[in-house]
Amino acid sequence: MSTEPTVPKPLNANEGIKAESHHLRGTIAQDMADVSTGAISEANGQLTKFHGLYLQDDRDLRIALKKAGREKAFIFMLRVRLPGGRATPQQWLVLDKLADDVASPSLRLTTRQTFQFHGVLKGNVKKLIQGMHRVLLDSIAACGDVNRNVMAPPNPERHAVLQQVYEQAKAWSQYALPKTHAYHEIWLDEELVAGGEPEAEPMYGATYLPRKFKTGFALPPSNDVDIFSQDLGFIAIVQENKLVGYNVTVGGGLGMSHGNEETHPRLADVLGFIAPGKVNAIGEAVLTTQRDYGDRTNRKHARLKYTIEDKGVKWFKDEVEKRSGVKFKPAHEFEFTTIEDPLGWHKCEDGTWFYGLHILSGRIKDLPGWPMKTALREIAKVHTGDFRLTPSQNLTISGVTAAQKPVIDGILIRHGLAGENNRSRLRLNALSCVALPTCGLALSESERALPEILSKFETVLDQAGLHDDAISLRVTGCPNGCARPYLAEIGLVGKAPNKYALYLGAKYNGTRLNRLFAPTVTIDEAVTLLTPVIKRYALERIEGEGFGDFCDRVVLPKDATFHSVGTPLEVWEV
Ligand code: SRM
Ligand code: SF4
Repeated sequence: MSTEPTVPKPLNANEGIKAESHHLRGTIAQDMADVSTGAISEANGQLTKFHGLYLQDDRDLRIALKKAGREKAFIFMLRVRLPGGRATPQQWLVLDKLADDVASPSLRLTTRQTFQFHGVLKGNVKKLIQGMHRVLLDSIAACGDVNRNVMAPPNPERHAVLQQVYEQAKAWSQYALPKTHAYHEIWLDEELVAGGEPEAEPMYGATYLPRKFKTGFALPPSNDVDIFSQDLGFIAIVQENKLVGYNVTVGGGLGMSHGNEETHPRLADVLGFIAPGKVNAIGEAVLTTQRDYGDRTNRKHARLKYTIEDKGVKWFKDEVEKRSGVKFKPAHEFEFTTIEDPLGWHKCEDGTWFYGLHILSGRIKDLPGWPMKTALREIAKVHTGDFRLTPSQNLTISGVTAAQKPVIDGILIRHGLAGENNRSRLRLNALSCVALPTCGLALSESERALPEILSKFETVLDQAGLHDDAISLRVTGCPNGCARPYLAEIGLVGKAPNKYALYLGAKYNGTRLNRLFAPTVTIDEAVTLLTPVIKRYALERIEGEGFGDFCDRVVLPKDATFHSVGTPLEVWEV
């Protein structure tokens, strides 16, 4: 046996940045005041993420600016913290105006139920954050190695316990916020914390978590939040119309890198059942276990999913029980039957109405003849309920009284949005990440390519008589998985300009990952490859069989895995 002492692995550079940051302050304030550049330093760029802020540049302008010998067109992206995705009409109006005054001017609804502003110039960041603050909104911990925006089921008609689940999601979001005063000092000009008690981060410690951490709450039968993709999940269990507790899930996550088989998406494990009052205790135990055992050397191996794989689910469960003092009971049975947002008008149990509006890729902007941003502003001016952002980048206008319903309907019709929900089911279900031109990690187009991708597949589906069939298609510009493509029946994951890896066979309800079908295809090749598959699905499917299930049963080779190369093209040519 070797007597050599084990040499501790070197910490990742981000760990040093966090440790030396004085609880996420770094020199952000000085850097933001420097008008000689639109950028900030690399280290501060890591720290601003914890404040919900990313330094980006307009990638469409990169080549021209380089040729002209000029600095990149630096811009910031700001992500709002909005647990459960709810905003008041007053908040909507302020965000809408801020987008016009200091951002791109679109508003972008994300796959985690919040707003993103793009194109914010350095000199406008403070104005944006201060404007949000006036309506009690912030961007603390919207990004960074902390508990991110907490997801909760948005659609109100299904159950009276929805409000309870939402309150619990909000309470956990609040509980898990970093305690540092840095955000208030830097962006809201509040006084420096000096003297008195030293500032502390009792839950996170000085170096926060090894990596991002995501929590979601789900209310069966809808798996709209894709609960198995979350680091930490709470599945509400309802008996006789009462919330009796939650099944807890841990270790979901989707990000991976092309060609690196050690990285992969993973579905969460169910640990067991807990009473509703134990959410924060369990959440804290999961979070601190990851804080203490997560990989701080290799950021590609640092998510909770890898900690659980390395240490084992049983070990993890025991550790969480020990830390929380809560013993898990056996998980309750639950069933997810859908992921879809209810669109159009629906009446709720309390007599109010809600309207689900499909918004392609969550992008809210005015286009000639299609003024969505204006329409939603007009609605916000008269609406007395709230707005709910959905995990599918859609919007629910909720709490509409019977008297207001025709008014809101009139606004939707006048602005040409009433027909937005009458699209193919493929389109209504599709998701895409932002990708180009703002995302620094994009390898291919995603949001900007989605309309064309959908049109091509719609033609094939229409010919097969599948216009109204729910099939999930999700596109991303790189393998990080921001539109959760590995849980789509058709997943297109960007590799290079107009080159995508094509994944098939996920279960529609988000309980099975898809597998690689073709490693590198253009969109046209993907359509060609899938045309015979879609035709066969229309003719040969078993009653009620989803497209993903059909691909899993009939199309994918039995030994197909997430990373394996799929069936060659000729097998499917007819
Ligand atoms: Fe994401 C990084 C956009 C949801 C996995 N994501 C990014 C960045 C910030 C790029 C960057 O680091 O420079 C993207 C900004 C693009 C832009 O210009 O706006 C970005 N992610 C998004 C959003 C806006 C996609 C969208 O179109 O809606 C989503 C914002 C969510 C939110 O409101 O908080 C978004 N990202 C997700 C999801 C889906 C989810 O959480 O439900 C995932 C997969 C789930 C997961 O985390 O495992 C996801 N994003 C990533 C990863 C890969 C993480 C990993 O474990 O490997 C990165 C890259 C990273 O962290 O290094 C990333
Ligand atoms: Fe950017 Fe990749 Fe996320 Fe798309 S999936 S937003 S390209 S990081």
